[in-house]
Amino acid sequence: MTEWECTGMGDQTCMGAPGGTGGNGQRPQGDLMLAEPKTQTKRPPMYKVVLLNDDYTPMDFVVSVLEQIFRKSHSEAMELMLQIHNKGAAVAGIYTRDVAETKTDQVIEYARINDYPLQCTLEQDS
Ligand code: TYC
Repeated sequence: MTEWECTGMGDQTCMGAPGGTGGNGQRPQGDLMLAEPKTQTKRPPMYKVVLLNDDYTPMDFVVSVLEQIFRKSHSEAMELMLQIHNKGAAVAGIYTRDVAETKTDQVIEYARINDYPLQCTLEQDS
């Protein structure tokens, strides 16, 4: 058997670096054998950050939250704020769990230090 053959390696990736240990350090040109990966990669679960309406938080404060924390343009932030105001809640953004939790904490803390009751919640998306 030549040293670049991969018999008996199970499903490990067979990829030797040229000039590696042992043998004469030669590999067949362009002959690279890759096995299937052991595990399929999966997308992480995603979470919706839902902003809730209340009767006390000023509209312009909510617009600034949407601009600063959720990186919305001014017109998107205005539209979304009005949707929350009229319907009771709306999704401000969809993120991985860590990012969604951080944004939720930032909203609640920013509202709290300004004495507003603005709240938001997380909902699993996928
Ligand atoms: N309802 C609030 C008001 O009339 C405005 C508001 C909008 C509050 C969205 C919270 O998530 C919210 N001042």
